[in-house]
Amino acid sequence: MNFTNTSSLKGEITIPGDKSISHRAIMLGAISDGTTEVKNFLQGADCLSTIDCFRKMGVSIENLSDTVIIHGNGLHGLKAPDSILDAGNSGTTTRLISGILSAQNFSCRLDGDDSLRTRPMKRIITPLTQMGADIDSINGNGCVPLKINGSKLHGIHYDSPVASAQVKSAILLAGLYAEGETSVTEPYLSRNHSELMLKYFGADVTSVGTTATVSPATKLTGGSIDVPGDISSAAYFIAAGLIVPDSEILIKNVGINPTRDGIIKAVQAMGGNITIMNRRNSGGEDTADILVKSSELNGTEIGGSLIPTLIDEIPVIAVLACFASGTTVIKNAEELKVKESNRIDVMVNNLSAMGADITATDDGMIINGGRPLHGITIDSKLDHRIAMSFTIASLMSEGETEITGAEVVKISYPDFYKDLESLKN
Ligand code: SPQ
Repeated sequence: MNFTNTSSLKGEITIPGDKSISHRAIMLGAISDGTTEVKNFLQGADCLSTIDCFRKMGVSIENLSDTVIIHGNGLHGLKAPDSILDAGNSGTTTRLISGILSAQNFSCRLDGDDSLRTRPMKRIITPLTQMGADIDSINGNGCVPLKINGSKLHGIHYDSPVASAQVKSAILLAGLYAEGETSVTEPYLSRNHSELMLKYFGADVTSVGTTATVSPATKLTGGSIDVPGDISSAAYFIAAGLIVPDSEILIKNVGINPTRDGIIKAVQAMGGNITIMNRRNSGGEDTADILVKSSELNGTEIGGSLIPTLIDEIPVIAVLACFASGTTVIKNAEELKVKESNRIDVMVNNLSAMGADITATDDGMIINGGRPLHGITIDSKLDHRIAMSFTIASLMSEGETEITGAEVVKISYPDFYKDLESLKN
């Protein structure tokens, strides 16, 4: 797809449902008693992979587009699938479902696309094995395909070397089935949607500092979930509204859970004109509307505990930093190397080819803003966040930007291009 620059963005958009919360609603609904109704479910390819996996295990799920209704099988009611569970491109599906599959009374195989086949799974295999799980990486490389033989599990305390909600959630989900208490401590707090939703479904979960603890459950009870809009999707419009001159965008219904709101803190530190309005709470998740206006930005430093709260937004923050005066330093973000692509390399290589002054470091990047960008051909590497980030860069680049594999936005934001178009005057 080809993109050109624009002189102004104005109007209102409503952000589609949060990907992380949509996945968790399907998973917890599937292993609960009763019916779970999920409103504003994200119809992204990743969340559809999660639905597909649970349907293969005998769960009846009605996808009525905006609303999804899950007829739960209860904690011990999943059935052995008669084919491979296909997680597609989704790291979240793979890692979280592995926690559940480890404790079932059947064996199954879990696989995904070429990108997923390169993503590290030892980070969940190690703690789940300590709990008694039997998981084999079939090609011996610590990645999918995995063979998981359901086993009897026991609780552990796990000191996670990475701040990862997927690792934490895999362990907590396994902990529902384990004998004794299970807890995870992470170096910094990662997104806590699993803890909040587990509590909402009746599990005994506590969180103290960066430690989450779950007790074995006898049952979970389904309920109604209204999924807030995904702040990771809103991030592209926050960035666009700030860098494109003469812009004012009202972004409606955005989840601002404090474990996800790092983008707001980062753009405030950069001097961005951003207003949080109409704060409310829905099913334990903080939600608001966000107003952004064109701004003069300055560089900032992003690292430490802020990183897990904006990890998926760093590619578009790198774009923002190109249009800020001064230097932006992003550090402690080595996790970017093991996402759908190596997001440090892909951002640094392409932004420098567009004219930016940007250097990769071992754990992030350094950007000296203020140099004009020009359009080039960008290989999205079939990474949705890369495709969307360079679409935003194209809005302020001289000439034409071509993005190959642009349709990959279907993973997390199928209507992304349509929504962006609606803001052009
Ligand atoms: O699901 P997947 O492919 O891992 O998706 C990504 C994304 O950019 O959408 C990461 F590539 O988001 C992760 C996020 O980076 C979703 C997630 C979650 O829902 O628990 C947590 C983060 O990953 P991690 O490894 O830090 O736990």
